[in-house]
Formats: sequence, structure tokens, C-alpha cells
Amino acid sequence: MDKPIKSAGESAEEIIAWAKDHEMETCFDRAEKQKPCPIGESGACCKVCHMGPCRLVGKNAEEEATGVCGATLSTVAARNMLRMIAAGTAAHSDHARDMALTLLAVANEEVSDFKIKDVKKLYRVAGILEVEFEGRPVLDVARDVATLFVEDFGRQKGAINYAIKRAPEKTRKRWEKWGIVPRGVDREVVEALHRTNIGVDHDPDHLLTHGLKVALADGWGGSMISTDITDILFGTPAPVKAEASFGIFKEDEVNLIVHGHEPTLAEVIVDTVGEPEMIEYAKSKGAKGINLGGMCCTANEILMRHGIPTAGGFTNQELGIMTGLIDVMTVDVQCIMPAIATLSKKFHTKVITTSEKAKMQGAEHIEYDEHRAKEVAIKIIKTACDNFPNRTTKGSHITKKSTLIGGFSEEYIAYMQGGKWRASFRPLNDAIIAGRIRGVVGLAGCDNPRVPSTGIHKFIATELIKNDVLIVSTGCGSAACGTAGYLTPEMALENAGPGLREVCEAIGIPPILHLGACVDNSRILTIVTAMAKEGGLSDEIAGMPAVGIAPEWMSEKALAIGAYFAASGVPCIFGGESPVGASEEVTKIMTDVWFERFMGTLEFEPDPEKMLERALNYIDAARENLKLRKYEPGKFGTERVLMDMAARREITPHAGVGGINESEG
Ligand code: XCC
Repeated sequence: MDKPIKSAGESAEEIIAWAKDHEMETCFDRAEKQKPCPIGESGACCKVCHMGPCRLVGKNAEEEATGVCGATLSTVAARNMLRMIAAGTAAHSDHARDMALTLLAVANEEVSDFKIKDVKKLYRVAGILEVEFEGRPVLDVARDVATLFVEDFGRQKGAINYAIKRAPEKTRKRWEKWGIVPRGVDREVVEALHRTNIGVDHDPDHLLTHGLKVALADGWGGSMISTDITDILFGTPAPVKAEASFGIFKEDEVNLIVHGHEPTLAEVIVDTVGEPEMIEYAKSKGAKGINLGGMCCTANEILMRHGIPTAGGFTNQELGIMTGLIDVMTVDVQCIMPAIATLSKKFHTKVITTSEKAKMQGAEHIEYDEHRAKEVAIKIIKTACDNFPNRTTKGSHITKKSTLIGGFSEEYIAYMQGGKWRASFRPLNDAIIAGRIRGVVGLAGCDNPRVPSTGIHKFIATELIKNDVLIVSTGCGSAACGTAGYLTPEMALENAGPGLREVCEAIGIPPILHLGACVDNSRILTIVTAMAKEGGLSDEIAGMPAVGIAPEWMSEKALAIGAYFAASGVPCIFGGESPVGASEEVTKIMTDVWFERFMGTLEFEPDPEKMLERALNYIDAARENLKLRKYEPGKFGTERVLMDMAARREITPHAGVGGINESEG
């Protein structure tokens, strides 16, 4: 297919066509019918009280328009942005709180279905938190670590642990100077809602400064806590082979799909699904076995650790059901379209909600409880098996897939650059200094039906690696690259610029490193922190030749992520129209003013070519400021040696955090 109409995913596009033929609606159709309200889209609508909603429009809206209370356009746009950042922070952090409480329950031996898998990571985290770990029982250390993390949510004064114990000193100094060191996650989110209430904070700069503080509570609090606890409980990821797209569904097996964000129940399902009793149960229903797959970020969590295949990102969820092959889609929290419950009624698929926080009309509810996780997992698996005989021929049955390598963590990236005893970021920093690698881009965020979905991710990814930019990806950005077949060393090295290719071949990595779920954007923070500590580049996060890009974002979580990167010193370019575009003043604060204070920005650019140009400009300007050698395209590179899996395994043998694990999913 030459020109994608709705999705850039070939199979997705075929299923969309099938849906059209069968008169079924998808998010793509609804996006077409439901044009964004231009007033709300640009941040000019205020609905924080019932004197409105007020629309701050008109020729000189910035100077003249006000709401009934007198709020100006810049106040309204800044308030809207702060509320969105707070909501995004709340989502990541409420997920993180559950992880912290699970770790505490494990430490207190209140739950039996979880244990600490990665003691080394627990000790590493304990070291950062200044918790004594040598010679102490593992569960005692875990209890102290979990208690400190739980305190990070409800702390009233002081600072979130990682913000002061993990961020580079100079980065922290900037936060102190501008008063944005976050105290406790809950406090910052509640204060954001208070400040944006009718008649409280009206100064746009003051409001947005709090936006950065809330966001830091996400990045260096909620999200980082979640990543670390997930590693402690389920293992720190190491490269693993998996598959992506609709071809992961099997015609002759029970297809059970886990969708959403939380890894706990999904982990227990992974552990249980292969048990002989479950396989026998599936066979008794006429299936050859049970095929577990994922969607969105729950998929990323179990792909990173077990190589469980992914059916893709956000816009694939309805399309997956339309294959007619999913027996159960179990969902937890975040990014779940309520449309799937209605759609599932047209097929045999059962949608099961599992979180006490999230129910959906038309879905079955089997509530997850960490105290009886295995029991819940068995119930879900059996429900999927019971539903297998109800499968009909209805559905597109379109199944194509790609192979991918995922599972990159900060720990593994350091390991692969120096081995078990000399893990470091030296080779990466040296490659950047020499100009072999031009810079690093974090390619993250959702896929969006308002553009040919996954298409801008694919465009940006190929252009960046062509320009010798190393990509670290997360969330649906990773899913977009994975379903397109971009997350393999072979394919991507074909497209990478010669300098980047040389480095990737030497270390044995793909030029796009899949770091995990949306909460794992925190891994990018710790990677850039490690690069700053390694030396030779910037001695803080600010000023690094690094940029964040979320080309198809749609979730408020993405704004929280963009804002914590901006506050940490990374310019972030988001696609689509700006949600504060109505106000020049607010736009200026989030770009020029934030760059001056933190060397980070949160800016919006709908044109993919311009997005790319801006990113490369930031990278080149940072190189110049750091007095690094000017990047020259094509300067480096030797004859191409494409490595196969066997060759790569020789370079990265299983040791320490491990080599590449092949998994059948
Ligand atoms: Fe959701 Fe995490 Fe966005 Fe994907 S990328 S659509 S937030 S699943 Ni985080």
C-alpha cells in the first residue's frame, strides 16, 4: 500500500478496509466524523466553573478576551495545561503507588504469588535510597525500600527521594533555583487542582512552573518508582526476541490478550498460562494450546521481560477484535477505548475488566486482587478457553507479523558497553563526541487516529537513524516501530547512517532501543543521567545532544512526560496542533522561557518534516555548545557487516544482566 489513508500499518489498513465493507466503525471513522473543537483544541476554552464554559476567542483574544470572571486567555491556557499535566502525573503515579504497595505486601509476606526476582536491582535501588542492604535479609531491605517509596506519594514537606538522590547535581540545582523540587506526588497533584480552581492562581508563568513541579513528581517519582519496582519484582529487562502485529494471533489456539498498563496480573498470567493443567483445559475445549499476547503498555511490560508478543499500540485495539480471533481481551487501566466493549458484542470476544478502578459497561468484571492473583489469573485463562469453542469464521482473520528485539534497560545498555565488570556509558559518549552518533532521541508517545496512525513514528524513526541519531523508544512509539519491523538490527542497520551503523555493529545493538512502557520513559532519564556522570558531554541533563519526540501523542500522560523532560533539560517536540496554541504568551513560556531556565521545552509541530528539522537543529546546537566535533554526514563508516543473531550473541553473551533471549512468546 503506497499511501496510507488511516493507518500506516499495512495489516491495520487491511482490517480498516474489512471493517468498512462490514459496516463496522473504528476510532478512525469517529476521528473523521468528530472534528476537534478548535476552541478547546488550542486551549481557549475554560470550563473550571459554571459561569461558563467561556470561549476566549476573537481578533485580539490574547489582549482583549476574558471569561466571566475576567480570566485572560493566557491564564486559561496555562490552567488547562497544568490540569492536563496533573492528570497525566496522577495516572502514572497511581499505577506506581499500586506497585509500591505490592512490594510492601511482598516484603511483609502478605502475598504469596509474587516474590523478589531481581535482588541485584533491589540492592542497587537501596544503594541510591541510602538504605543499608549488606548482610540484611532481602525482605527487610525490600520493606525499607517500599516504605520510602510509599512515603514519596504522601510526603507533605521535603523532596521526592529520587529527585535529590538520583538526578545530576546541576540539574537539581536548577530545580531548587526555580522552586520546582517536588515534595510528594499526591501533594503536587492536589495543589495543581487547587491552583486551577476558579479564582486561585492566575499568573500563567506561576501556573506553568507548578506544571513542571507536578511533572517532576511523575518522572523522578511515580514513573521511576514504577519502573524500578517492576524490575525488582519481575526482573530487569535484557534483550529478548518477540513478535508484533496481528499475526501473533493463532487460528488453532486460545488467544488471550492483556491490554492496558499494569504488569502485576499480566505477570501472573504469564507464569500460569503454560502450566500443564491450563494446557489440558484448553485442549479439552478443542484448542491446541493457549497463546498469550499483549496490547499497549501491558504488552510492553511482558514483552520486555518474557518476549510475549504484542498486537500493537493504541489504535490497534479495535482492529485486533475485528480479526475475530481474540477469545478474551482483559484490560486494566489507561488507554482502553470503551468502544471495544460494544464492538466485542459483534464477535465472540469477551472483554474483561480487572481493576477496581476501571469498569466498563458491556464488559465482564473479574476483579484483580494481589492477595489472590493466581486464582484471578486462572479464572481469566479458563474464561478464554471456555470461549474458544464460540469462535466463528466472522472477522478479517488478517494475520501478518514482524520480529523485533526489545528489552533494553539502563543496566543492560551499560553492560553491553563494558561487560559485567566494566559496565559504562563510555563508548556511547565517545561515539557522540567523535560524531559517529549525532545525538540521541527519545521517540515516545501514543499513536493517533487523527493522522495516518503510526506513520509519523515510522517517518521520524527512519529519518533519524539515517541521520546517525540513536533512538530510544517506549510505549506505542515502540509498538509502531515494532509492528513495522523496525526493531531488528538487520532491518534498521540497512537504513542507519554509516556512523551509527558502525557503533551498532560494534556493540551489537539495533539503532532503535525499545525501553518499555510509558512509565519506562524514566529509563531515558536515568540513561541521560548516566551519560552526564560518564563525562565528556554535558555534566547535567541540560545541554546534552538529546531530544524527546512524541509525534502522535494524544494522552495527558504524554504531556506529563514532556513536561518532566523539559524540566530535566530536554527539548521535547510533540506532534499535532498545540493544546495551548491560542496563547502566544503561554507558548513562549513553554519554549523560550523554559529553555532559558532549564534548557528544555515542550513545543508542538504538526508537520513531520519540520519536527525532524527542529530535532536535528537542537542536537546540532547542543553539539556546538559542548564544542564537540561538527557532525558530518557520511564521515564515518566502514564496509557493511550485517550481523545475525548468532554473531550478536557472541558479542553479548549471557552474563550479568544477560544476553539476547529468544522466546517463542
Ligand atoms: Fe497509551 Fe501506554 Fe499513549 Fe500508548 S503511548 S496510547 S499513553 S499506551 Ni504511553
